[in-house]
Amino acid sequence: MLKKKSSYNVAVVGATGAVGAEMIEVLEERKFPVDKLIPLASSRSAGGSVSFQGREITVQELTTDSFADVDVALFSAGSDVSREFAPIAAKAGAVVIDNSAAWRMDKEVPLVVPEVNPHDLNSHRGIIANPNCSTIQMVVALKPLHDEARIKRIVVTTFQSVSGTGKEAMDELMEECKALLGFRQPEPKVYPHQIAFNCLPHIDEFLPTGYTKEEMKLLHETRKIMGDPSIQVTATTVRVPVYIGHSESVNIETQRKLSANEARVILSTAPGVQLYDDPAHAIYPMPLDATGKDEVYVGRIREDESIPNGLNLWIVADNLRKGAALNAVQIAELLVR
Ligand code: NAP
Ligand code: 3JN
Repeated sequence: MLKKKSSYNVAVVGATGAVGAEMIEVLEERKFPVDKLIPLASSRSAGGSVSFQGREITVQELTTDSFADVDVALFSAGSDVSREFAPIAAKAGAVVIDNSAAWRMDKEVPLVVPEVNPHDLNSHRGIIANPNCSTIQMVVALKPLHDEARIKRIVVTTFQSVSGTGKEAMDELMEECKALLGFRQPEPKVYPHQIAFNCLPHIDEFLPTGYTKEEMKLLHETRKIMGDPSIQVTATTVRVPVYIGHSESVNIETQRKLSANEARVILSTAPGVQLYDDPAHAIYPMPLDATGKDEVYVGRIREDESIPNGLNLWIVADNLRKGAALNAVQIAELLVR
């Protein structure tokens, strides 16, 4: 449990990565009460520095001794690191907010999106999980519709930006673009195929069923966060050559009929949602609009005319912010409130 204080020692594990850097920025921007910031990474980056509140802070190597005196530990260094070090941090007295998949489906670990299930934080035992970015933006938009009309089934196709894979993938997209514009053949390293001017229907590992792990996260995490194991979800996840911002084409089937207009009214006041739906004026959410923003943008709301109670929506958010860093910092804000 977090003791009430005027300010907190905050460790960021994976501080030099795409998500970690965004966490540090969001902590500063939202004026989270930080006493001491402790940036942690592997030995590769130890000794380098990150900027926080106008100061350069030295990055330290993550070790089992890193968490003495840490109140809040924000983890984004991958599942293996979280599996090993989150229990060590929690045992040392820190509350861990983990961005990896390591603990998300553990029954003892709450999986939290502040706009959807903040009450689940009450049951934490030192580790709290942040959902996958694609799940977060989807449930922020769908929970208010679920409360009103009971969602029975979700069919979702994602269009995920390269920043979801991390810093090296962002560099790879840039290098491939440069190579192709110079009439040279790019050499993919991070992805199995060229990502520039291409789409890869492949995120995370394939399972024997033919689905990827990323696709199954959308099912299992949605059920846990919404607290409704009866919701059916089928997903196709696609990597697209966009730097920041994940987009989703979402079809829902509800128990009670919801018109497109009713859905717009509900979403116009929903927490964390920005309705952006005026196709006559070419207004619909796009990753470039969502980059650097906190809200989940929703547009293209239409009734699905192929079934009695169906809706189509287009949902876009900054995957590094609401999909990762911002959601984690919002959880920390709820803990210290
Ligand atoms: P990234 O840009 O590749 O950064 C990885 C970070 O982890 C770097 O700071 C790296 O430090 C650090 N790291 C790697 N191995 C380490 C080790 N053994 N010990 C200590 N630090 C280590 O990746 P990213 O995009 O920031 O993502 C990082 C993780 O966050 C992902 O693996 C995933 O679990 C999670 N994530 C979650 C979401 C979400 O959907 N909520 C989205 C994206 C990522 P060095 O500089 O020393 O290499
Ligand atoms: O690919 C994306 O757009 C999101 C990536 C998330 C991710 C990347 C590497 C490892 C995860 C995650 O959050 O599920 C993990 C992981 O922790 O398994």
